[in-house]
Amino acid sequence: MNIAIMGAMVEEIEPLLAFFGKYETVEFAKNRYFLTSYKGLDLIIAYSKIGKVNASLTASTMIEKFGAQKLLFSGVAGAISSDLGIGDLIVATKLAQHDLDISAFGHPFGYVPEGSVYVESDENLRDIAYQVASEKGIALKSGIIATGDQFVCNSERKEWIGKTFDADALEMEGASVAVVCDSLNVPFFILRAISDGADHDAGMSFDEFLQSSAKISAEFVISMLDKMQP
Ligand code: OS5
Repeated sequence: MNIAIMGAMVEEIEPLLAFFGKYETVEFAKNRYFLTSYKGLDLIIAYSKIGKVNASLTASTMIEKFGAQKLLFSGVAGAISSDLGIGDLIVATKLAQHDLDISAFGHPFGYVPEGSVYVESDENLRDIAYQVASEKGIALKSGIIATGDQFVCNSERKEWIGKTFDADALEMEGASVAVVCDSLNVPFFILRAISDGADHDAGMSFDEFLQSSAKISAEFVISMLDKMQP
């Protein structure tokens, strides 16, 4: 089985490349794809670069060029819910684009005709995550993740996103990956470890916790692979 694992920033996939050790590198469309295998699974690993457009291109490439049959996203996020602290893991049940706005035509935020505000992630992959969490005694949270092309470092904007989308965490790639995978019928899973609180300290907190939180998320995804044997 071909499984894609993607992050947005190199820091989000570095722990994966370090763990797998040996891989082949293929360049395509101004990006690099790292191919390896693990316990009978063929893995395609990449970081997309930041934002929805880059993430859409990478997810599409992993599926259409490299034949990914499932896609797992690993990375960091800003917390909205006060239940989430630095390093906590959240799995997205569904995702929405918080910066998609044609409300001038009477549509809800995050909606465009022939689309939907939310895209739901794959239930089987979420079940695997809950099994891993229970076996390892990890408090895995789940909730709605909101995505937009903004690093949110403003409490007002964060509260608005939380209220408008009932979102627990926010980031800059997940919902675009969700739209691509849903459209191409590829089961997907989005996992994020909290790096900051999306408020006025977010930049400093992000710099301090990017690496440690990215590692927490990547290690969890590696444990999921053990339960996805062919
Ligand atoms: O991928 C972006 C989204 N990620 C999740 C996230 C987030 N998203 C929105 N708001 C928040 N509060 C969030 N917290 C976590 C993380 C990432 C955020 S954008 C970070 C940009 C950091 C940076 N910019 N330049 N460099 C680092 C240095 C650099 C220079 C050249 C090449 C590579 C890096």
